[in-house]
Amino acid sequence: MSFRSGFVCILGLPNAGKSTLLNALVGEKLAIISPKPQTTRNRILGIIHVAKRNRRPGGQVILLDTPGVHRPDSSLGRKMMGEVREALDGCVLILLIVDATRRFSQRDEFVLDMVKKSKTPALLLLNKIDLLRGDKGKLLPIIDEYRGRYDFREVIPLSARKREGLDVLLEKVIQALPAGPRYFPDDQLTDQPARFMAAEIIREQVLLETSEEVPYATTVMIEQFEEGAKLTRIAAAIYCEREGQKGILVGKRGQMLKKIGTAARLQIEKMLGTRVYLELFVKVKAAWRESHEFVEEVDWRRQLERLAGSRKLLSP
Ligand SMILES: Nc1nc2c(ncn2[C@@H]2O[C@H](COP(=O)(O)OP(=O)(O)OP(=O)(O)O)[C@@H](O)[C@H]2O)c(=O)[nH]1
Ligand SMILES: [Mg+2]
Repeated sequence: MSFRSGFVCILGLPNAGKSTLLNALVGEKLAIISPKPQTTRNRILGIIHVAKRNRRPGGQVILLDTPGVHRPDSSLGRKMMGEVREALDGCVLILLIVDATRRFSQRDEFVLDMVKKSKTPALLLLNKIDLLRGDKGKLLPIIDEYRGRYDFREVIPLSARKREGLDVLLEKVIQALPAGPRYFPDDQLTDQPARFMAAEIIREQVLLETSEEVPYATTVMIEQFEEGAKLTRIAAAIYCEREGQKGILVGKRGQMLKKIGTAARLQIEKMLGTRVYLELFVKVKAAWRESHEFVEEVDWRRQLERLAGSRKLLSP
């Protein structure tokens, strides 16, 4: 009975509950969540360390949460879909997650086509069953729609938010994984540095506090991140596209920015285990979502490369 491991891609429409599922399975808040579609913009990696038990082998499930599948109409959208494709290309199993309270639509057909083309085994997850109030019969038409179109290895009803059905899911995922190496050390849960999780936590507050175009036109970049034993100093820029959006983000007498800052700071303190001094600025960068260069600049992996580069310049 050998160790099992592999990359597993969580795929689905915006708002299906992909990030909620990632967090629930890993047991840690790695991805931000909001009721607004297109919350996630990067692939987010989360590691489940599975202990050996009775007849079950030990293993490592490397989950990839992805942005919701949509038709992109900007550089940002194309980048998001690029992240989805990259995650799909490198995985050994797909978890196709759908909102079980919604009817099958053309958009679902589009996602299903991606699964078919990838030629990768897939499990179908029917999420949000807590909203069906015990009426599981409502799942049958959806199961029929999908079963008629694709041969899923398993169909699993669950509630990511209420953590129902997750044990069954995990068993099925492990069963589907091949024998493989331990890709990550036993105590690692993600590859994302705290610096960028902090940026996401700030963006989550923007998503929760603002509406219409503002959350979509917003991105966050950390400009200073100095971790001390007791206090971490963080300065972050919130970028938006227009002066009017900046006005909303700052709010009357700075009230909105203060609200966003306080809520984000509390969460970052929890994550880091230190006190946090958080400074926020709002900057306008017209049509940044259309700029391929800027969209790349925001990507934390590019930022990490730049930081490593500037450190090299500084050291003798
Ligand atoms: N009732 C209920 N709500 C859920 C469940 N799972 C997720 N949600 C809610 O659905 C909304 C979207 O959840 P996310 O996890 O952000 O969805 P996502 O698929 O990652 O969305 P994008 O990142 O935008 O593609 C949030 O309001 C969640 O609280 C569930 O099992 N039951
Ligand atoms: Mg998400």
